[in-house]
Amino acid sequence: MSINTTDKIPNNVDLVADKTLQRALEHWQPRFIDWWRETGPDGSHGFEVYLRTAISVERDGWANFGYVKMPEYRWGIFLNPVQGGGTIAFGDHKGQPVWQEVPGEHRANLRRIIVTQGDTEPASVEQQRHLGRTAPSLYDLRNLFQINVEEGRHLWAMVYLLHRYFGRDGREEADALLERRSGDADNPRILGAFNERTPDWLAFFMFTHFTDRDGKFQLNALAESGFEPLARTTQFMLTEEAYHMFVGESGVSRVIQRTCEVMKQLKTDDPAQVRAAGAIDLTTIQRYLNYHYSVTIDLFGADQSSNAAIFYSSGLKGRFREAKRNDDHLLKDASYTVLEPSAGAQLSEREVPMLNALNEVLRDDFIRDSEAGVGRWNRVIEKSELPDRLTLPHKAFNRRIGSLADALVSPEGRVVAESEWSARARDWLPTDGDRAFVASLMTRVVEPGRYAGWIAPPRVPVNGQPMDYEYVRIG
Ligand code: BYC
Ligand code: FE
Ligand code: FE
Repeated sequence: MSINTTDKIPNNVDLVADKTLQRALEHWQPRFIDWWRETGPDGSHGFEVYLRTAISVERDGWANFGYVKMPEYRWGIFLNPVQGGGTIAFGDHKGQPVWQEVPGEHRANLRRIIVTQGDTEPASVEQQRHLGRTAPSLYDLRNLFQINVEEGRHLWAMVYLLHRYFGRDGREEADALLERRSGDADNPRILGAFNERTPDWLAFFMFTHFTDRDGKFQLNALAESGFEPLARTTQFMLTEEAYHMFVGESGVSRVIQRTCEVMKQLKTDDPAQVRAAGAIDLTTIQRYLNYHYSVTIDLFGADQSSNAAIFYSSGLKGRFREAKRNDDHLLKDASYTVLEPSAGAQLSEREVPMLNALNEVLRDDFIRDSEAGVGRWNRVIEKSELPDRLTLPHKAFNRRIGSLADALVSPEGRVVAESEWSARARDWLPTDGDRAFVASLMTRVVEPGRYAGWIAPPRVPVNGQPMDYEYVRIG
């Protein structure tokens, strides 16, 4: 199905053929725009932004670049073309044809998964709302807005599923997605990390590196779904997700690069001297990393979860790269090792049924991917011939969800007493002082080709443009 870009709502789902659905979505559309104006990018009104917009889901055809005034961005509904054998790949329905409509017995669970996924998308836009005011360059400002509009489109992707497949309660859920607010005391977003603040650009880069990477793993698990519309929707979302993670990984790399330049120039590893020179010391970067990583691994849910077992056995949510795994894809007899606090100073391991541990399986896949990412950051330091290294904290560090939520564990994985935790927390997690220092560096740079002093320029421009391209016309 080709994309209809002349409709009010661009789509490749033949929306014109279903007038009732089209009307319902066209009714939701102005509410979405109101939400965007109220909680989307602050002070961006009237900016013309060099954005990529989806006009086709084909591999080489969907990336179309041009200047867009953001509220006029063409948010649309795009599903990947049908692929695969058309049978469910795992769980109790394995081998049966994929579903084109929602199976009645799985309706509530499927709706819950779609709502939880959908809720994260507007939440991140809300969290990032003020960052445009302090962008370190036009290049970065453009990237922020690119991510924001795509997270808005991810909300559209889930709202389409709710409207199309869940009737009245789907429409109510779609409305509620515009009513919850990140960090709101009375009506917060569903998952923890999406109620935290993203107050500065180091936090933004860590968020897009780690938290958007949770998106990668969750979306991959949903891309295996036996409910084919969800699978095809999330497959297309993943093509956008890759860029979000690139912004995070390269953003942190550029911060590290600048820090290393200052350390070499001044021949110092003293955080105070690095800060005095206007760069972010590696110890602060490590504390930000510790924070964002630990908050993000909580997003995978409890290490033992009967929900996770049900989602899998019902064929609603698979594992990362389900089809590439060499097992029976039923997992009834399989087991998996999880960590638990114990009476002593050590965490203990426990073998549990794998079906119940599928949140942990996905978290461990995420952790492996994150390790590779930190390795790439360390190569920036290595190339600068400095001995320092960044590390991922232990899985049990600073957890709030699951059995490790009750344990006090150092970044190295040592169970510590309450007294040690309170004494050392300032070495392990960003302090008010760290945040105030990083905030003090956040001043907006808007001359094309110029960058704030705490971050190195990017290595490649967007879409082959010259390095001093006017990515955002502030007007
Ligand atoms: N915070 O049995 P459990 C993205 C709740 S990111 C608060 O483990 P389950 C993006 C849980 O809801 C990808 N609450 O739960 C990134 C449950 O509540 P109830 C987002 C939490 O269902 C950047 C209770 O604790 N997508 O796309 O196995 C920018 C028991 O827990 C948390 C998805 O998450 C938490 N961290 O697993 C923009 C995919 N964790 O029922 C976008 C869809 C758990 O007791 N979601 N709880 O009230 C799911 O698959 C599952 O809902 C979860 C939770 C894996 C999240
Ligand atoms: Fe997203
Ligand atoms: Fe994302």
